[in-house]
Amino acid sequence: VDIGASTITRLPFATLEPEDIAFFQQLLPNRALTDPDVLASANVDWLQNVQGLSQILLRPQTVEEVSLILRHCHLRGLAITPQGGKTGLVGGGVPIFDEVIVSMALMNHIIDFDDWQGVLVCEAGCILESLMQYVEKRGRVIPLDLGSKGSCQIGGVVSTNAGGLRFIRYGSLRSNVLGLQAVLADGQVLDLMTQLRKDNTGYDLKQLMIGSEGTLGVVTSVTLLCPPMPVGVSLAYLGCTGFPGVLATLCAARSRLGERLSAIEFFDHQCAHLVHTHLGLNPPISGEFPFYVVVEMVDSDSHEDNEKISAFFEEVMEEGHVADGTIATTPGKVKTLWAYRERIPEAILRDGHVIKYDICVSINMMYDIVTATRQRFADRIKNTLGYGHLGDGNLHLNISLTTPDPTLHSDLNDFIYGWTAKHRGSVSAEHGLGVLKRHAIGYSKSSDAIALMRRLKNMMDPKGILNPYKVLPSEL
Ligand code: 2HG
Ligand code: ZN
Repeated sequence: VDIGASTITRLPFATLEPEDIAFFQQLLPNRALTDPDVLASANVDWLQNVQGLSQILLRPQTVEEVSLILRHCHLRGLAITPQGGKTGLVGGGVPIFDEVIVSMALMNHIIDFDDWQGVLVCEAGCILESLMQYVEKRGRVIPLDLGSKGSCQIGGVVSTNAGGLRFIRYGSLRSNVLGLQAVLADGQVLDLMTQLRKDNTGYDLKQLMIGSEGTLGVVTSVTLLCPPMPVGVSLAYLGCTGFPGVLATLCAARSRLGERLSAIEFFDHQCAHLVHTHLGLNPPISGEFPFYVVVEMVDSDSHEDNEKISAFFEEVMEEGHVADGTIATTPGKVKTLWAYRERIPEAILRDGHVIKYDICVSINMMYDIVTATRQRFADRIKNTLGYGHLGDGNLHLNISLTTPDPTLHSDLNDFIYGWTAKHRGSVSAEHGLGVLKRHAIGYSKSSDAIALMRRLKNMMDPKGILNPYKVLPSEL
């Protein structure tokens, strides 16, 4: 555990009293939990970087209950942490001290689906994968796909503005969330549940909630635009001899596949090696290459699909951008090949103590920092791994160590964040800041911008009870 009560100063919130517990137990019979087992798992994040000390977890079933919880906490000065599927990578969804955990897990109902427009209305606790299955039966897709789809919740995903694998095709959640409902710090319910595609009446308040990681309100329901489901999906798994080949493959995919391009991901040899050794997956192509690219394309006609992907494959091979590869045109094989990319984080987690960076820079330079880090820290690092969302310029630079090393961690931060700031990049492209990266905000945002964020936060949550110690740096 890197972060916890011993590394941060607790802010002067009230502490949970027996009267508070009695209030919650009366409001939420059998759903105000104080069992040590439940709390043990709710207090720690998936990566086990953050350890909280919360003594109570609440499981509201309705927005009215969330509102009453927040009203009580606001009046009492008790801090809260909204919690979704706990799949975040920056510790945004777990408490640091004794914050009251408000779990959204039981608010998991689909409220409405408009077949004609493809608009889904659902509660925040719905699991992403269940929503995918629900809309796919109706000929639509969720405009977002993440490796953690089996446990992440839509409310958490919206609150972090998570990116994922379909970003290149459908854009960010900001453009696909049509409306939402959120409970504000004092318990007021803010209803922004429009289903309209266009609405320029005043400030777009829902955008404030999207990506604010539960620091401005608790998202309770979401209205999501779901595009039509493609008929055919095919995939090319390609090996490249250098990063220039990776970039040329991206250009070829863009021009050759155009709007059919639905995902384009890359990873280096080091990632492929860990997927093979730690997860036992056999490589889909026999040779070993410094880089691999996964290109997915979709179409409304499956026959056409096969021809397009083959033509693309032949072209990149002929041009010498790609040295070898394989194509999948059946759903089963497409899924198998995706696993080599999707399971990289899981493989890295088995390699030791992991430090994660999630950077966005110009695509042509996105691998430079991996090489530079490898050269500079070679003798202090076990493995340096580069992979990510090629089409979006979003690099996941992961570092594995044999044992945690705080000095090295801080040297790495200086080097990698410094490089990113120099190139006007983002130090958190899609994972958010949470508690782990809040002090890095200054590398990507000006002090004026941060000061305005603070004023907004103070205005919307004057007592600072909503997910404290997250997003904004501590005021020293
Ligand atoms: C992915 O793209 C996720 O696989 C996780 O964003 C990245 O663990 C990571 O660094
Ligand atoms: Zn990612």
